[in-house]
Amino acid sequence: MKNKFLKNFTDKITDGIEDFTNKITIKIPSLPSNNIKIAITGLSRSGKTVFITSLIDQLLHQDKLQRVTSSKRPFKVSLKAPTKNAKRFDYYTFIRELKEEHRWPDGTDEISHTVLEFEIKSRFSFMNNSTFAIELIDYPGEWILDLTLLNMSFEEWCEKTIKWLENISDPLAKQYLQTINSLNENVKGPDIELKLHRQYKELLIHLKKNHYSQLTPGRFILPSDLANDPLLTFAPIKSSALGLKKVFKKRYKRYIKDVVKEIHLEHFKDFQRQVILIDVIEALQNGYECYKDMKEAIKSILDIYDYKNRNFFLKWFKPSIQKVLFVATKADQVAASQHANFSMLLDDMINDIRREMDISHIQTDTQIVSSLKSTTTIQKSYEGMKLSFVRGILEKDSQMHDLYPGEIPPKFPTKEEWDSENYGYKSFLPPKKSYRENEALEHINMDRVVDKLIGDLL
Ligand SMILES: Nc1nc2c(ncn2[C@@H]2O[C@H](COP(=O)(O)OP(=O)(O)OP(=O)(O)O)[C@@H](O)[C@H]2O)c(=O)[nH]1
Ligand SMILES: [Mg+2]
Repeated sequence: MKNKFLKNFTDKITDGIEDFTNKITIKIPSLPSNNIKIAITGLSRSGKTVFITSLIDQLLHQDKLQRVTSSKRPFKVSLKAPTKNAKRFDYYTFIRELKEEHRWPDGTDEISHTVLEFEIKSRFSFMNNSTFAIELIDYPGEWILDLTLLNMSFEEWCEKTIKWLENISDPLAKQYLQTINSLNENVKGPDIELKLHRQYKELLIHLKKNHYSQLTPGRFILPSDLANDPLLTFAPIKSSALGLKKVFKKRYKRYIKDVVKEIHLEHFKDFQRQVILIDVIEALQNGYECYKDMKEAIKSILDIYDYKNRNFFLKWFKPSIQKVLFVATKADQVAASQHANFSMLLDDMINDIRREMDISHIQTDTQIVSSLKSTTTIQKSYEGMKLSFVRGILEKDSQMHDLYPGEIPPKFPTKEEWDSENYGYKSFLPPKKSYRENEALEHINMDRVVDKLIGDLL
């Protein structure tokens, strides 16, 4: 009797769940099954724009994609306009800058999309060729962390930011903390609002120059069309500054609604795959604090997607990602003999993040790359030893140099080791190579990226 009652009860619940999910399935507009949206994410200057440009170039020309082309059916790729009213990713300008002007593209200050249409040769001539499209998005790195503010109230953001500043050993951070500690409930008015906003904004810009990563809101550093907009006049304060709290909170909430939700989030909907570009060398050469800060920022990028709570119901409402590829860029800054260690260093940085995602059934992978190989590795004798040098044009003086970049450690140093070691790597310019028609950019491992990212579709 009891069992029968229980069975009826569970049957009803199961029916209810099925009804509910059927309703949801009908309501959610699904993408055509042969379209894949890929978010190319990463912090500022991690190499997103050059990576997308190289990816497009490799797929269009295919002369340096042997790893893919030798194992897959022949395919053709064409560049299409983006689906929405989104700005088109300016591949033609970027590729001209890299191949003909031998310079890197400027930092990105707008969101842009691009669509690549694939046609794959059918197995038999009587069958139609199959087609699918991938959509890629390029995004100013400064804005990426704004998406994490979606989960934070003004009070939570203030608390998190102040805690973060307290752990930064920088005099300007200390100065800002002193300023906000001195505010009491009676302090208010447009002058102090603007003064605080400017002080915090300048602090963010200063910390960016000093290689810190957890900088929010992104529009304070890169306002784009919001420069001088009073909407941005807020800053993190202590809860005791009651006179300022009401007005700052109101602007923060509007920023979240009008900028983060309306503009930023709009572009991150419906992505099925994600690439996270990481400048591992930047993390290594700027010391323990910057490394920890970058790692926290990368973790936050992943919090945009609700991996942890990703369950049966939630996945319908939150952006859901099936595959994440962690990519360490600029591998050409170190000698080829160091690539195995470089790869281990990437693993060391993201292993715990990966583990968490694996548990949530998200497929993850890693890869080291150079989107545009700007150096060559050469062997030189030094005091009787054969050493691997990199040869390339230094950004600093635009001259060709042979440099010994040293050994890359397979693991990030401890805080103490970091204090005693000096890791210094140089920035190079694109090589002064003249390209044949239909010749793709020189790269390291972009073929592996194609295979890992979309190999299952080819
Ligand atoms: N040596 C080397 N440097 C690279 C490579 N890719 C990017 N860089 C360097 O990294 C810088 C930033 O690259 P971008 O692609 O503009 O970076 P981004 O992530 O788009 O930057 P934002 O748009 O500012 O967020 C370039 O100006 C180059 O100095 C590469 O493959 N090799
Ligand atoms: Mg860019």
